[in-house]
Amino acid sequence: MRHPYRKKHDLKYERLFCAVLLWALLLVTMAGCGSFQDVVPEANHLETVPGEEENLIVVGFSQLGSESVWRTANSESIQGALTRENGFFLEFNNARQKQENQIKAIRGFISQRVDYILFSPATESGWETVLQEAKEAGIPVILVDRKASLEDDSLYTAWVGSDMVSEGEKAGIWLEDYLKEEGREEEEINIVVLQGTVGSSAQLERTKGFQNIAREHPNWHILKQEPADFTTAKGKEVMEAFLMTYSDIDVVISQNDDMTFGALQAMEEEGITTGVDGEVILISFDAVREALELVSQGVINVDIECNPEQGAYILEILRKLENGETVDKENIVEEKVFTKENVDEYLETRTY
Ligand code: GZL
Repeated sequence: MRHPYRKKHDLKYERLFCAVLLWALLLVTMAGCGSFQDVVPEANHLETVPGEEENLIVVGFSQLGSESVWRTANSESIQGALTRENGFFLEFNNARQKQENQIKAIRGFISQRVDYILFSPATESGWETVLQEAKEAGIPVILVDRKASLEDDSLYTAWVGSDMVSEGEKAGIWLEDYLKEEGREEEEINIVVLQGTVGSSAQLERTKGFQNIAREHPNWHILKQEPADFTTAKGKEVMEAFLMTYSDIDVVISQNDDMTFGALQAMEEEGITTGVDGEVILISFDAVREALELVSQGVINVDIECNPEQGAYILEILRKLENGETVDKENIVEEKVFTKENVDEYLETRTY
């Protein structure tokens, strides 16, 4: 269903003006200094604006960033689904992990009167005002991946993502089973946690999920939980600080593979071994290919999958909405747990 506003107003003259302006800008740019993106680095890789004749469904997508391999795979999954061939014009904005950039982008989508707004909230709070503006503009909002904490759930139409509390619990249950197999279930176990972006649903829910299990084990001691923003650089920095502070770490829990890569660098520099035959048990989240290779080599003990391939789910939701059908509010994607025992059968087909 096209946005009613677009039917009421003849956009022909506006479109003609925009096209002339765009050409003029392009000519100046090409004459002056390289590609369009060079002049306007914030450009969202704009293709030509869809003409009415193409009758494309225009979707504004505020992606929270490009901080991790997982995030890139998530963006590519959605861009691969919302294509012109499938009837969409996707306007993509990278917020560089800043909520204020997302709010700006969403306001831009509202003023452009897109048909749908899609976004992955960098953090859970602070969205009521801008989503109220989208609601008043009559633009449905689809949340992808992370959640927004909202009093009024009519401010969004649907959410597609993972049950991250369950992901955290899977990590705890795996650790329970592993320690039992190793005959260490009564041992005092010291744990440090590299957390994701503070206030993000991934950080909040994975932490909650693991603690749901950990509280059953008084001999498990979470020495420290420290945010490392889901990046490799920060993961290394925080792991170095852990190693300076604690000499008897038994378990490292890293809330995404990118931070795990950084933590591994820090531990390798100190000659600390991890994994199946190592001194330190290493638990990671996301299950990107590079990490699964380390699971296969026994360097990472277990990787809890967080599935970024959400494009097909979103495509189905938008098609239903276009047909006037109702959609589920919550749409949870399928996920696995990878260990040395099962990972090889999935490695070959891993696309990210
Ligand atoms: C999880 C997603 C997280 C990933 C990280 O759903 O939000 O953000 O685990 C990414 O890799 O940065």
